Amino acid sequence: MFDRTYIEDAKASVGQTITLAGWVSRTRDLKKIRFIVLRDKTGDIQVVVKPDNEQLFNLDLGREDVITVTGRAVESNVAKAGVEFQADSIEVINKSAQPLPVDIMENKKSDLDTRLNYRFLDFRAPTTNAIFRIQNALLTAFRNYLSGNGYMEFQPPCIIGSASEGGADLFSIPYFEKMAFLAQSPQLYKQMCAISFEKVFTITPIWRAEKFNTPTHLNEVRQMDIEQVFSDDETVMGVLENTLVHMLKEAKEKTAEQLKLLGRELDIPELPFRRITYTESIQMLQDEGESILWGDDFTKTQEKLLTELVGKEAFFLKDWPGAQKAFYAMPYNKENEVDAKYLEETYGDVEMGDKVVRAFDCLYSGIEISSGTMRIHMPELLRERIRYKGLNPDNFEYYTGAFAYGAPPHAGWSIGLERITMTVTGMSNIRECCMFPRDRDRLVP
Ligand code: AMO
Repeated sequence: MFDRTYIEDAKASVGQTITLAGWVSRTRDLKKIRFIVLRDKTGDIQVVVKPDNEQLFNLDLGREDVITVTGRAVESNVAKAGVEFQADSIEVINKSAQPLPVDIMENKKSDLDTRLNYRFLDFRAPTTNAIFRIQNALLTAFRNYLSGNGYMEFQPPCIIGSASEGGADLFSIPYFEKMAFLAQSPQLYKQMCAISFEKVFTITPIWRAEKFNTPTHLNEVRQMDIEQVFSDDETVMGVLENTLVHMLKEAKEKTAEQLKLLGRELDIPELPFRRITYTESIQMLQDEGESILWGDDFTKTQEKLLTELVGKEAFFLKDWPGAQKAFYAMPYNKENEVDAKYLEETYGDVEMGDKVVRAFDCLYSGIEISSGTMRIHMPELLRERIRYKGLNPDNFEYYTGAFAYGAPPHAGWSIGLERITMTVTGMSNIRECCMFPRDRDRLVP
């Protein structure tokens, strides 16, 4: 439809007549000259209109009008891009309503609520634009890294018949004559895929009906998950740290300009990440005078404090109390020689095997960005743990039954896309890192 040249390519076509297409960022009208800053996805350029072209000089142009400009790029010592554009003709394709409801020039930044109401416009503000370009780099790096390492991408269902992460926090929906739920996680499906395809990954939305509104929680999240067989928690922690480092390196390289705009110096964490047990971390916090008992979950402040105490940007917290983690987390087996040795060496007490499970969280910049476990692959033990969690094993037969036909030991994890974007971009509210956030109050746009 439009034979257009992108702004970043204009420099290469100095002297030739070309057509640019984009948005009017701003105009500056002086007596003898008119400047229009034109923007497209590749950057912006100063368009110059001389007064001898009366029609263009007097053309009614407002911020965010969509226009095409035909003319020539000329070298300029003054313009930032090294070129400016001399306009011969301008076509107004679609005028924008005025005034704009959000300040996309970010001179006086509009409040978050207003920006979210007009998200389509807010995407044009440099800061917001940078956040989602960085998020895109993280996503692409995640997908490429795993595809390149022999993982197969799969698509889980989003409407499900029973919970995976526990009974609470599920959104229910009428489904013909029954009730169904929105998936809290692709958990059960990734396990069912892994026991046949061996190494799988997915990027999928999930829903949590958590009632509280916090700066780190959303009710709709994008999770980036893996699952793999012949693996335990340590195997997949290794995969996680390598995947994360790859994602961060890629973001640093591919979106250097955007990170600079946000004032972010991205330090790539060193490999391997430090591992500390839940039990050690409780002790560390108690030594600092925090009121926390073995078995408690950490508050956000305690997570931050722990990060300061551990002294590394990214680290693993492993061996969580079974009561805190989902039913599918593998307990230690005291009867097994390797497990018993590990428990003895780590805790000086094999009986700890009755209390902790092979589950881990990964904290980065003081925020939990990922968690995972080794899974239970024995149907009877799974049924027992489902009962232990107060759930009915009959509702999970389609799942527990899957492990009766040759299921290897397996493990996996999930990274929250919005959480990792928060830590990389340095945002303090997760809503900044979700294009169209869903929280307790927000369902539109
Ligand atoms: P978990 O519930 O810990 O584990 O979720 C994994 C990661 O998803 C992100 N996340 C959230 N982000 C924002 N708002 C929320 N309400 C929210 N809930 C979760 C976090 C978190 O670390 N099935 C397991 C994973 C596994 O074992 O493979 C699971 O869902 O970044």
